[in-house]
Amino acid sequence: HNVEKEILRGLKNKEFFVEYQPVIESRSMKITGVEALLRWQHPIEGRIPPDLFIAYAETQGLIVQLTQHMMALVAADAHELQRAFSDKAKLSINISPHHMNKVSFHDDVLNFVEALPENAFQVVFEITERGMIDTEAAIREFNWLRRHKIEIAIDDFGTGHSALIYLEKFTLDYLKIDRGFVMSIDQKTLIAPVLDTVLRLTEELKLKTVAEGVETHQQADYLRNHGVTYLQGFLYSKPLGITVLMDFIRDFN
Ligand code: G
Ligand code: G
Ligand code: MN
Ligand code: NA
Repeated sequence: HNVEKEILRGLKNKEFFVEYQPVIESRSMKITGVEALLRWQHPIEGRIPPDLFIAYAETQGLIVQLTQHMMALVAADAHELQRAFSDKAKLSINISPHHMNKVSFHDDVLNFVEALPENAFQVVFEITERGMIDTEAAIREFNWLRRHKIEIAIDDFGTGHSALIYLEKFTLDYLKIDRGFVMSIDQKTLIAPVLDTVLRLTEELKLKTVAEGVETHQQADYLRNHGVTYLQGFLYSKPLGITVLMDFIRDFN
């Protein structure tokens, strides 16, 4: 079977959809934003994990088309989504580092932002350190994004090859602390002290932090007590379709 053809067929067949995972502000314990996550419901294979089809799309030059589609799906939900929030909500989407180097990137971003209701959202791009090879180009794109009022989060921090040293070079808004660090909190593993070091550094660099994969109250308490700005994980909610999400946010907040 040809995965490339399958993705293109899936796009035409409207098999892709978006789920949103709530992000909670530690201080207020309110949902202040969501992360949009792309899903593929294949007619025969069932749900295909995004890790799989995104990685494939990246190697096959399909990531731009897939991301354009995702942006259109999010924009279509945005008018409804804004009604769940009384203040400007953070709307995070995942951007492949490959996409940033493509000629259409600026147009794709501007089209997305223009399709959103005015002033309703603070858009955040989550970009993994994996695949971010060209530092100069990344700095240039980050600066362009920030000029266009888009915030930047480094996703899955701690899993990539880049390291703490990059944090000083990049102009960033958030660091998303990988689930692996969060899991280390109640396990007393060797990497547990690394989390404390990362949190001290982010404080010094005035970076906001988002902890991913928060599953226990013990983890949440630890993270809040150590100054983590936002919490995200199954403890609060798994990623939800827009209809269920709307009720969830209203009940939670
Ligand atoms: O929530 P879930 O486990 O299904 O997501 C798995 C991974 O897929 C996450 O790391 C997330 O960053 C990535 N992902 C989900 N949706 C998108 C998307 O629209 N674009 C990109 N580039 N990555 C995505
Ligand atoms: O972009 P990123 O790879 O961080 O996407 C988040 C991924 O992590 C999604 O696949 C989402 O479903 C998953 N996820 C979110 N919260 C939790 C959690 O508390 N525990 C676990 N195991 N996975 C989570
Ligand atoms: Mn993410
Ligand atoms: Na992540």
